[in-house]
Amino acid sequence: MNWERELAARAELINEGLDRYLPPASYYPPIIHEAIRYSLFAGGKRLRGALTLAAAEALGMKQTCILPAACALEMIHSYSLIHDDLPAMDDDDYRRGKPTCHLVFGEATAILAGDALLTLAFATLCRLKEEAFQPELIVQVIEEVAVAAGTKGLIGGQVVDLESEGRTPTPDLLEYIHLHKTGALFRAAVRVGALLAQADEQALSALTEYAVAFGLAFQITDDLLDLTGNKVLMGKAAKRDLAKQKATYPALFGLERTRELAALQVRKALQRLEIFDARAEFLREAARYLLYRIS
Ligand code: GRG
Repeated sequence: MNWERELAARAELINEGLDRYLPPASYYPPIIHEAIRYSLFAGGKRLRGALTLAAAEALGMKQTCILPAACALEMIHSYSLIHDDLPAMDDDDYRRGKPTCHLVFGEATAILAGDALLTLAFATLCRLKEEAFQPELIVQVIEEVAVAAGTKGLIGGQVVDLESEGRTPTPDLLEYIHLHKTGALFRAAVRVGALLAQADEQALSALTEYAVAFGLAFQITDDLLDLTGNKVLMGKAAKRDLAKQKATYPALFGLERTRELAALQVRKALQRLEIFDARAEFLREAARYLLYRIS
């Protein structure tokens, strides 16, 4: 499988969906719609949405009918990046290769653009009804995403991450941060695809464990990239974690052990896919890609 080509195909589908589900940039009041589109279409990899599509594919479901779910996950991810970059949080100037939303549109509009993306995500999930999914299943999916975006997921992780700046966390606390701040959305992305494709208990549990290992490996490699990556390729500033004394794997374990821990999680993710056939190949490649990604 040509991973880059396969990811690009899924990203294109997701970008078309996002364009369709969002109000046009000219929609009144245009400033907020311009800000939303500026950040959302600044060039994200669309990994979370692609994993939603891929989890359903692994179970034999067509990509197009679950597109609203894939797009909703990407909206929430973009909201989290806009807010994460704000002066009150990580205070970053550069994201997806461009100046951050608040630098271009001002802080108030950036906060509102994030809020708007979060609410639009749930409006978009409701569009699954146009694809004839059962209302009970749609409610289950909405709950899955809401919990992942809330204090038991993304926000919980972000709070502990901010609290831990300048301190040396225990390995357990570090794992909590990574599993929640980053892992919760990957977990929801995969589970939503699996739920919509009517996964049985065994498949859902294997895919959930895959997603948890994937999320952890993703953030461990993100920590590594922050230290060793190229600012232009990453589209964001490097060595920010060091400057902010962030709780990271390399800070706690050193580079070599951190690389081993990333490889361990990738192996774990691949093992969980052993019960699936060739239709899970995209999920397998996605996990392998984490060990050589440069952005
Ligand atoms: C509720 C006020 C408020 C803020 C929420 C939850 C939150 C702020 C931020 C989430 C924390 C966060 C940004 C985690 C980092 C995850 C991460 C490594 C993101 C980068 O993901 P990529 O590389 O990005 O997939 P692209 O740009 O490719 O989409």
